[in-house]
Amino acid sequence: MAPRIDPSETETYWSIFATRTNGAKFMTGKMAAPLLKNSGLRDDQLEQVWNVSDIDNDGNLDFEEFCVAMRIVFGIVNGVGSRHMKRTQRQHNDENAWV
Ligand SMILES: [Ca+2]
Repeated sequence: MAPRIDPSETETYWSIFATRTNGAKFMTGKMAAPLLKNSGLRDDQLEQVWNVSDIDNDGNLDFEEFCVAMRIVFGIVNGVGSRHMKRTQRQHNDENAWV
């Protein structure tokens, strides 16, 4: 999988990343967990997201890995496979509100 990420997306992801990490280079699993849980995805989905995005498997996400994670999560939240999830109307209207 080679997702294309356009600059505006990168900016969005960077602002989330920078806020969560408070300037650190890595987002730890502990920092990422509440963010990922906010997405409303199931734990097994989040585990898969994490496994795919933590490319070097060190238990932290650097920004590049974080982009991969966000890309996947947004993809799922915004429709891919969403028939398995209960979504509120508000989330439909403002699909990225969970961040
Ligand atoms: Ca990593």
